[in-house]
Amino acid sequence: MDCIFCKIAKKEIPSGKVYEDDLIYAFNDINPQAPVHVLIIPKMHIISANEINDSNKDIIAHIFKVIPQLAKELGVAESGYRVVTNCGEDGGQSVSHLHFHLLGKRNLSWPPG
Ligand code: DGP
Repeated sequence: MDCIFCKIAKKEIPSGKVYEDDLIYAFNDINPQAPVHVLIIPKMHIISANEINDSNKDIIAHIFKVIPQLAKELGVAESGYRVVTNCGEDGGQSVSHLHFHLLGKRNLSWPPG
């Protein structure tokens, strides 16, 4: 499958690894929108939030269990951070492999626009 994030998770394409376990991989975004901008992905190819279901929900729960640990390691647990997933065209999703952006170390505006 020609998916760039699958290739990153398999280390076929280099990335700035932040975290890895059997189920998920986290790496620095190539085009950071904040001093901390990490992408957290399931190793399994899931296209978007639209494809979260009973068969993969444990991986998503696992991602959200790891996020506070990552936030601590990245030094944003106290200052605050944002976790966002973009879904589909209107959501601004540019890579069709589910990913969660973890952004921090700057004041993030809301609404996001
Ligand atoms: P989204 O727009 O939500 O689909 O975000 C995709 C993000 O992926 C975007 O912020 C840039 C990042 N990205 C795309 N290709 C690569 C890559 O090859 N390496 C890394 N590290 N990040 C990438």
